[in-house]
Amino acid sequence: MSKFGYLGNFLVLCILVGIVGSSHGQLQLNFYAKSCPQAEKIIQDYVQKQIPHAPSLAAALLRLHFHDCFVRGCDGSVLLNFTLSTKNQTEKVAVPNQTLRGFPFIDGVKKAVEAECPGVVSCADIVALVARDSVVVTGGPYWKVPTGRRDGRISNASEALANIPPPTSNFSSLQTSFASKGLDLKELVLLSGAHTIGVSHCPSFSSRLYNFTGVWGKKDPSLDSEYASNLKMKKCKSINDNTTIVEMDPGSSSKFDLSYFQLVLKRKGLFQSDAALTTSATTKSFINQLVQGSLKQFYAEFGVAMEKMGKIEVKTGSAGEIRKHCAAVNS
Ligand code: HEM
Ligand SMILES: *[C@@H]1O[C@H](CO)[C@@H](O)[C@H](O)[C@H]1NC(C)=O
Ligand SMILES: *[C@@H]1O[C@H](CO)[C@@H](O)[C@H](O)[C@H]1NC(C)=O
Ligand SMILES: *[C@@H]1O[C@H](CO)[C@@H](O)[C@H](O)[C@H]1NC(C)=O
Ligand SMILES: *[C@@H]1O[C@H](CO)[C@@H](O)[C@H](O)[C@H]1NC(C)=O
Ligand SMILES: *[C@@H]1O[C@H](CO)[C@@H](O)[C@H](O)[C@H]1NC(C)=O
Ligand SMILES: *[C@@H]1O[C@H](CO)[C@@H](O)[C@H](O)[C@H]1NC(C)=O
Ligand SMILES: CC(=O)N[C@H]1CO[C@H](CO)[C@@H](O)[C@@H]1O
Repeated sequence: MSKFGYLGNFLVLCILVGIVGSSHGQLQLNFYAKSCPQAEKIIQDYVQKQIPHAPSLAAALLRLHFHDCFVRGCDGSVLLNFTLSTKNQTEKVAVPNQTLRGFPFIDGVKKAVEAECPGVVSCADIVALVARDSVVVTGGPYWKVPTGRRDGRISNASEALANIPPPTSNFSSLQTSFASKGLDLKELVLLSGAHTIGVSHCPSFSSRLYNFTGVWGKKDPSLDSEYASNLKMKKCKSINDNTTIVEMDPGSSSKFDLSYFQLVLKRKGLFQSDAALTTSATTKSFINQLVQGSLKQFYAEFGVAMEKMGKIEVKTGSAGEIRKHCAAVNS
């Protein structure tokens, strides 16, 4: 080996590490350490103070982060309001977003952060940190949230429709959707595990009870029939019910546990997309492994998958902007 062998290898390694690093847009832990040292603490304090009064918001805030990341990357675009001047239909008004919650909460956090350091902390980072902190406050998993995301200036309803997988998705649509965001099948399963907390509205699954494949009176055969009958009798009493709220993980919808996966294996996943995870041998075996493993193991793996989701197509450096108000682009 030449004299320069080790140095050469070292340089190649540095370059490789550099490339891998930059493909994730150089988010870094505690990005605001110098520019706003109190930022993460202010956000965490806000969450710790407010979420215990409204614990169901934790699920909503976790979902908000998912929807943000799947449309134009984690850039806060999900927060933008419809504006008359642009006449654009923003992501918020798209069908998958009509059930999103937690916008006033994000505005409250932003206000608290702006009071300390105006114009420094992005709404995209606030969404990412709030999702993590809310889940932790309610007893769920912790994950690292590197920061430095910048806010986007575009929010487009038809893009939300195209990028957020509908609850009627089959396995191959889910696989394609997640793969297009750089997420593999293991991550699809782990992240779907978020459905261990939170609620749904009937229209997200009532075709499975009333009108499967467009045939009136037909039930989805992949849904446990007793569970389906119960949902019809006690929850979604008509196919037009668009207000009743249903736990996705009944009886345990505020606990971040493994019971969502246990239900899915018992054909009691609420959405077709949940059931679809058992139609592939690969994802089914991941679910079996999770159910047989420990909660600690699930938390650890979920956390790694969340950290990866939080890096999807992020804008960093001088891209985008730091919004003054999370619901509007800077003028
Ligand atoms: C795999 C594809 C996914 C589909 C098709 C899907 C679909 C849905 C639907 C239809 C709802 C209920 C909306 C309603 O009717 O109110 C929901 C709720 C929820 N989703 Fe997903 N989701 C997926 C993945 C994810 C991921 C990756 C996360 C987070 C990591 C997530 C977190 C949540 C949470 C926490 C709720 C409850 C929200 C609340 O209580 O307000 N979902 N999802
Ligand atoms: C609205 O649409 C225009 C034209 O596509 C785009 O340039 C602009 O950034 C959009 N604004 C928002 C807030 O999405
Ligand atoms: C929104 O996105 C769709 C699909 O990419 C595109 O055709 C449309 O022009 C966009 N609308 C605006 C207002 O930018
Ligand atoms: C899955 O859903 C997509 C989109 O609706 C459809 O095009 C495809 O044929 C379906 N695949 C299977 C195997 O049913
Ligand atoms: C049942 O599904 C079909 C096809 O999607 C739809 O055209 C029809 O309106 C649905 N029926 C009801 C009562 O919602
Ligand atoms: C919900 O249902 C009510 C009554 O059927 C209807 O007036 C309303 O427009 C529906 N809302 C949505 C968002 O579909
Ligand atoms: C965005 O819309 C919400 C609800 O319609 C409203 O309360 C809020 O003031 C709006 N924010 C901005 C910055 O326009
Ligand atoms: C949170 C949010 O913006 N929800 C909107 C979803 O879309 C409906 C219908 O377009 C709006 O009325 C909601 O305000």
